[in-house]
Amino acid sequence: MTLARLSAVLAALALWGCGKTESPAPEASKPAGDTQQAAAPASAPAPTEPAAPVVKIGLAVPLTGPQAHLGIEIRDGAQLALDEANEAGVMLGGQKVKFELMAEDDEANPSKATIVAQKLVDAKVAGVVGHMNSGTSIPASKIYSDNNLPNISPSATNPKLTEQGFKTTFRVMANDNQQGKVLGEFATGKLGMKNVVIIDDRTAYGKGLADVVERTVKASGKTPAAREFTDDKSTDFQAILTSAKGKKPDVIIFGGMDPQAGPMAKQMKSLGLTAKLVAGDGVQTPNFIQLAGADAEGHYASSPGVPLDKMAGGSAFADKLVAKYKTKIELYAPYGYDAASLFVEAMKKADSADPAKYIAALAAITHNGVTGPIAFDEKGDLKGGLITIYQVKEGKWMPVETVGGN
Ligand code: ABU
Repeated sequence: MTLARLSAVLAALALWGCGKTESPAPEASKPAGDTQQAAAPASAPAPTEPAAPVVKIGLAVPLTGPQAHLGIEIRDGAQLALDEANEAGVMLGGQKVKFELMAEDDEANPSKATIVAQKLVDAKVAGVVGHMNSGTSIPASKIYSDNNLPNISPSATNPKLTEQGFKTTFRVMANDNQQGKVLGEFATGKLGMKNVVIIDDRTAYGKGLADVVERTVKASGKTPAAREFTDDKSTDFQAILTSAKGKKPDVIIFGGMDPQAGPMAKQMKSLGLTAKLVAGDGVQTPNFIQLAGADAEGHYASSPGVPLDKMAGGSAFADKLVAKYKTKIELYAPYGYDAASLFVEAMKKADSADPAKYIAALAAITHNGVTGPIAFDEKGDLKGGLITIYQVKEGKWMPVETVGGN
């Protein structure tokens, strides 16, 4: 081994999540999905350039099931960020590295999420984009914290995620203390709500958001007529909507996701309920409109951040993502892109993919993401997060107002 080659190998050992580093072989010799590098044969001809050490970034989202449309767009956003970093070339510890995404399906299931989290820890990924859901992110974040592995959720909005005191947990969108308050104030204020029924899906996200809205409604002096609940698997809401109809609501607040909200809007119409549905980001998707069809018209949902076409790099990002992956952007793809980009930027600042070395750079980062400027507060929450409220008009989500930013 030449002195230069020996130096390259020693530098690679300083990296994290790089697999074996002895006598790296050309990339083509690696089996698909295997980030370890095989030993070169003793009789190999003159060595070529060693393959770049691999930095594995984990990703954990639902890739199957009714919420897969949201997980897949996060995965594709994160993949685009790593592809761009690889194309630009990133040097860490004096060596050009190659980022690889290790994508795992947590099925939006809290139990599966802890198994996936441990798998990513065992695989020595250098950071995790995820999880998507609050109900999966909260238990998984404990495993990442116990293993000093930074994780950035692109979409989990339950405040508890960052209230656990973990130094390894971050998110890139406003949380539901902000979103629930904005929704509640919008319903009681601009919407002129007189009588509300609140429904949630009993998940960490749905119940958590509905609780904050309920507190906000009560703070305005109004008392919700009823609180009903369903779950994140149901699609038949006839019983709770029939009960709600008896309360004559002009607004139904729903804490839950689009696979439930779509059928709910249809069943509201068929039962003759004229109330406006008002929901959070899990519903502010093209999929809701597709599921509800014409019955989506007039309903409201909020979402952290600003509309894609108002994001500084939003249109360019959308063009690249759709061209490369034929992905349909629902909502979270730019947040997946930004979360993966933050890992790359923090590692560049620390000149290391070792979490122990780059986590301080991540916590202190200021980054102009596609979704907007990103910096974290002491809990790992996005500073100055915005919330936009939308209404379905002529089959499209149209922004009504954007608030927040403190
Ligand atoms: N933010 C809504 C969808 C993800 C979650 O918080 O569960």
